[in-house]
Amino acid sequence: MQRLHEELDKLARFSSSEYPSVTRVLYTQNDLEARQYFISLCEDLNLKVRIDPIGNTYARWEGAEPKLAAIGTGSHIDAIPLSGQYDGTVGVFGALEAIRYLKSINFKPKRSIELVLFTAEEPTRFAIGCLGSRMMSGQLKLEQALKLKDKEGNFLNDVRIEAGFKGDLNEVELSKDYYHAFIELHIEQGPRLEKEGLDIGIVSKIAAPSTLRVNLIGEGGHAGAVLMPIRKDAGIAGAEIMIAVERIAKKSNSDDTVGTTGIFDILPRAVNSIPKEAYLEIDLRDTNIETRDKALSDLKQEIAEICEKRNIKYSIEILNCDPPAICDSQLVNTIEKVTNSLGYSSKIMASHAYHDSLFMAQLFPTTMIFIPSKDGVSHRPDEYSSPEQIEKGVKTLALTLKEIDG
Ligand code: HGY
Ligand code: MN
Ligand code: MN
Ligand code: MN
Repeated sequence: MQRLHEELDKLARFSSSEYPSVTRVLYTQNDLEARQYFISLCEDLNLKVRIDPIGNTYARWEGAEPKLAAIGTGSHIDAIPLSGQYDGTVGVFGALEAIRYLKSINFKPKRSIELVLFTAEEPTRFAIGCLGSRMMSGQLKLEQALKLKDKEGNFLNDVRIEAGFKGDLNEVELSKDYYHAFIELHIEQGPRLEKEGLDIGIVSKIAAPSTLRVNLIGEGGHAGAVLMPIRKDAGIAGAEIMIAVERIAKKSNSDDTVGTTGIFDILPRAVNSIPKEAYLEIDLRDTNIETRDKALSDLKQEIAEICEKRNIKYSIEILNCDPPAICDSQLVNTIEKVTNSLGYSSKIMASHAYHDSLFMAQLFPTTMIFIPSKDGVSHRPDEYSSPEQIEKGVKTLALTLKEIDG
């Protein structure tokens, strides 16, 4: 499978940051070039390629009975700033390799096998993750999608058309019988498989993510002349909120509750000017929806109290607040059998990261195959899975696709 590793290394260079970091943001030049590279490899394999109006790209290996619902697999190739080269890409290029492998053992599928490159799994440009799969599952409606703007104020609809993706956005949604099953190969992005010396993770559930946008408005003013007791400092209020996010996540009775303030901007950003405005984007998750929602309501309560105490005006926008996904137990068992037949060690586990499978699971029987992440690292340039680990994931995916082609 040497070819796969060369392709992943070549793909990593379609980036607006220096290798080994990867930055590949939705509809930017390097995203479009990476997509073209992927499509050229699909065409080399005689897969039938179709691109939907938001850029979800489908590459189909026609089965002997094309009228039967296809089996879907795939992931994403967009990458957040200064991240790594394996998040998502292993599930796209690894699935391509799985198809090559099945062709090499002369497997002839009854059901078509369709490889999906999902548009914008990462929230980087339009602040909402899984944009493509949300629309495929009908979770993101047209009127909501048309309101999405990036930080420069460009509307999603304008940007996608400018990037060459035409057509009616209503056509993105898939019917419930479109796929027979969906399986995503992905790096674990955490430490468990490596720590337990296991080859494969089989995903039983996918965490429930939520994202909040908080705008804070204070009074600002001169850093010398405005004395401490009368200040309305939006920056400090933001800092208190950031600490509250950590405290609420830590005090939860579940280890799976995680809270992160990944974006925290203050204005006017002058050393001798009291921050007048602050802007935070907060990510709050748990594998259990009640626990996540409790953390969310605690946080909203604390934001109100902090702003009340500091005389800060505030607004909270919930960008997404999704249920967890429960994966299909039959698929999970099938993958367990496949790993046993291959002599790979495996465990059934929850995914703390979200994935496009979170939305595929709303429509079809779905699960995921994880491979280990070195030191549990992801969303960093030193993100790494070895060629052997990737190959075990590809083999497991290939034989699972073959196994469920019933
Ligand atoms: O944030 C996530 O869980 C995913 O990697 N986008
Ligand atoms: Mn990611
Ligand atoms: Mn990913
Ligand atoms: Mn993901």
